[in-house]
Amino acid sequence: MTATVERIESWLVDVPTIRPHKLSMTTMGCQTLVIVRITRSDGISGIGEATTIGGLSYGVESPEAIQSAITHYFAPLLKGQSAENLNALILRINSAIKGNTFAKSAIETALLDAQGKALGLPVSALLGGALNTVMPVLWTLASGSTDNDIAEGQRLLDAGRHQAFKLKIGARELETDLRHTRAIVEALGDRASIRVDVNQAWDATSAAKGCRELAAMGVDLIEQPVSAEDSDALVRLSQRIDTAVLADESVASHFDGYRLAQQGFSGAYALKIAKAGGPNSVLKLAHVAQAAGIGLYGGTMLEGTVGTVASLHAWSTLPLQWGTEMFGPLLLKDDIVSNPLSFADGGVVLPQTPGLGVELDEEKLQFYARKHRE
Ligand code: MUC
Ligand code: MG
Repeated sequence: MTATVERIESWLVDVPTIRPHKLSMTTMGCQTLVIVRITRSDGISGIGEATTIGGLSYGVESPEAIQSAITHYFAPLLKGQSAENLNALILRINSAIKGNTFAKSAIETALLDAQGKALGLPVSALLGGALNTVMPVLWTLASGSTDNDIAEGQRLLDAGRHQAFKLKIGARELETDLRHTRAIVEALGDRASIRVDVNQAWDATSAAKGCRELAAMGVDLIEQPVSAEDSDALVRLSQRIDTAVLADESVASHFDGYRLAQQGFSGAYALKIAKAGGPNSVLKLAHVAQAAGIGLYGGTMLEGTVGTVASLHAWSTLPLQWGTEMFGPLLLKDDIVSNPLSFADGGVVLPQTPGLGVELDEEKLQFYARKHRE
């Protein structure tokens, strides 16, 4: 008899960060994970995560809205349906619910986790099979201070934990950001790959100047220098700058990826399960990129371990030219799973056990879960 979806629970889980994390549009001191658990009629359950950055400062779904959408729209649509046919469920969800890709990602992840457990297979196998079981992971230097970033980078290089760093710039004057980046390239650049993420902060003119100088100082990758609305400027930069350009906010789904490729973008796409609607859905974007000769990068919304491992299962099935940034769990002071991921030698290890390969620690979940709702 086919297993059906019986129960869908969700929690808003607030976990402090190890230090303030400064991006061009917000500074994070805490991350809110939306954790979802789907229980099937055969007793098997699966977990998923929907996590965004800084409330509504990064994406159009807030954690509170994600939870509300799951309770009021996704749950009634899924309850009583066969839990075993992911394609049929995704079609059902996408026919009834526009957008809401963060919530979709958590649901898709939980269904995959449960199905993997039911079949005795890791999620990567459900997605076609892993090409890699260890993936490179960079670290983001974003303390807000050049000296502290250099000290942090040196400590992590000495410990062998990372071999690539991404700098968050764009909040300050262009010249200040360029001085900051140059100092870090000079201090760490011969031991590590240095990349920057501008998070849309520059207009087209500043971006042309900024990108030229970043390329000249030896930065390896320039992420989202201009607004997601200005795809013309992004395409021009990708064609004119010697350093590769990474599209992040400009590309969420395979539809965006197709349009940007058609416009002539060359460079790489930051894949994120939350932007695309889940570990299965994000692969459509990856395949469009591959067909267009655009490179692949495993991106994060600074998820905790559940969202991070869900992403890793998807990334493991792809040749990633630019590695990953799946360091989210390391930015948080604590973990809500009982078997955290293993990070070492600049990489992270993909679990091989059925489903996602991680389990919730119920006590930690209850400790960090928000107790009341407005
Ligand atoms: C982003 O825009 O890429 C990823 C790493 C990080 O520090 O911030 C995120 C979001
Ligand atoms: Mg980015």
